[in-house]
Amino acid sequence: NLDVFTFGETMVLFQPEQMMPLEYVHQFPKRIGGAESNVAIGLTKLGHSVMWFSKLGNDSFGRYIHKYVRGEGVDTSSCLFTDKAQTGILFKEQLSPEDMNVYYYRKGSAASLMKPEDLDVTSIAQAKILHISGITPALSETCYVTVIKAIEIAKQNGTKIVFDPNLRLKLWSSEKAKRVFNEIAASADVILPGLDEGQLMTGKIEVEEVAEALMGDGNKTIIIKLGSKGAYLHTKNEKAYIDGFTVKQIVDPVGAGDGFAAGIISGILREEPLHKVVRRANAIGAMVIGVYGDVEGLPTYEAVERFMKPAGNIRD
Ligand code: KDG
Repeated sequence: NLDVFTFGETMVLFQPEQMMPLEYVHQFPKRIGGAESNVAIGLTKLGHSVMWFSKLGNDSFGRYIHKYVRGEGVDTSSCLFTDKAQTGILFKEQLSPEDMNVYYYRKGSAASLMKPEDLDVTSIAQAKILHISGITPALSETCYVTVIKAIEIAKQNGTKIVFDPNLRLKLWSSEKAKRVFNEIAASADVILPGLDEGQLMTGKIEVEEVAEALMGDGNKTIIIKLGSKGAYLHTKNEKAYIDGFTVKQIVDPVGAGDGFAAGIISGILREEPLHKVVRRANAIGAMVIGVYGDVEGLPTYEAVERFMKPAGNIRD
């Protein structure tokens, strides 16, 4: 009884809680960072059953990530450890609340060795939803074919595909990303791009034109993320802008999109009306950026419901 299957690279994350260039930082609290495990943890907190697959280095950081993700209640039983490469590392450097740089030490990492034979075919076939992030195909050629294989398995077994492009230009060129994103999008049931990613994929500029182009002649759900402005929802029958939530103080802008994706997938699993689903996803995105780290701000279902009420801070 698996709700969601997702897979990708999670790195050990060193994130100072100070705003200054890394060369002056002396202390680096250790966390984890990885778009797909962020989504997996977000979904688990919202009450769903999730399997996250990755290949981890057989090293301290690999074990730390594995314990952390499993500790949040995610099924990690298909994860593999390898001696052939190390676990990837990520540093975040914050210069102002909204100005965040990321530095990767992940080339040739354990996760980049993922290959199609590593996939847990039965779990993908049984899951209701396969979450695909556009980071994974950027990691290596074998990761790219692994993504394509996972999509094939999902298609053959009626597993819905939710695609979040997650463009990372430090990993590949925009031309290559565009080609691969459109290839994945063609098979996806739900696409969750930021406006910039949608523009790259379609060559259109305006929000509504981008959504229309992503829809093609298919019957998809397109939800374009518009940052603090919220999101634009586009289906065959429904077209609507859905407002975002104001955040009192941005602490760490990274991870909002993953929280948003978790909110969308959760709402789809609950079979709720889409405008309500997008509103909750907006709220989760806002909650995530009020807290340091990628996953620490991800709420439970009750917490996000409380946050969305006008007197959200008062408990009864
Ligand atoms: O969405 C947040 C991710 O960007 C972060 O956790 C690191 O997965 C990561 C990546 O590859 O950038």
